[in-house]
Amino acid sequence: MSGRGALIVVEGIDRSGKTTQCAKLVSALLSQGHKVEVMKFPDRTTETGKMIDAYLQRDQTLDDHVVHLLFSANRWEQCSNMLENLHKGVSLIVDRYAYSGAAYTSAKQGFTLDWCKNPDKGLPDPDLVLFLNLSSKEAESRGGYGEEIYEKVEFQKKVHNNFLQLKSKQWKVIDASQSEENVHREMLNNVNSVIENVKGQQIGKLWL
Ligand code: FDM
Repeated sequence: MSGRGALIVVEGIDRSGKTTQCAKLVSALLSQGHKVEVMKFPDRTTETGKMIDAYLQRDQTLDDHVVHLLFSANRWEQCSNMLENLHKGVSLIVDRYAYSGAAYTSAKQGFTLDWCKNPDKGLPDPDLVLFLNLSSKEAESRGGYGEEIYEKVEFQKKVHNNFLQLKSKQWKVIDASQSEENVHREMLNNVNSVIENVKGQQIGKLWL
């Protein structure tokens, strides 16, 4: 049956397994015959993405407000492309989205969750958010964080709490400490039912 694609977002702190699970999800959906594409934010290939990349790698200092707005702009750049794909019946698996935007910036001093959500209001609203739930301690034990600016256990702990405050009815919290295969199966079951259910539904606007 034809119909629009589903917008599926995968969120979680660093090292919760998002990127691995997105790849497994896409290949499972393709083999079931679905039209599907994977996307990742930040998209480091665009002009805003290059500025974000330089900031994350500590090559460039930027005001925290500016960084936040760059991350948001980096999503708005893809908005029309996302809507076009969804209307063509392509489902999108998105590795990080506006929830990361709000959860990471509001872990910084002087930022409220409310302020952080504002620039992303009106983006396509996900049909499903799969939150890979892992404590910052467990995440760190998976081989330690890398060199990027946010990869510190204390910061990740705040980010984790902020994510949980953003939970809404489209969220499914997945225990990411399970085996890779169990996490995958749980994600795939949720995605399969959402792809079927959204076909006749309009695409909503995030946080509006
Ligand atoms: N990040 C990611 C943000 O701070 N705001 C955002 O809007 C997004 C999408 O950037 F630490 C942070 C999360 C992470 C870093 O993400 C880069 P990846 O997934 O490691 O590339």
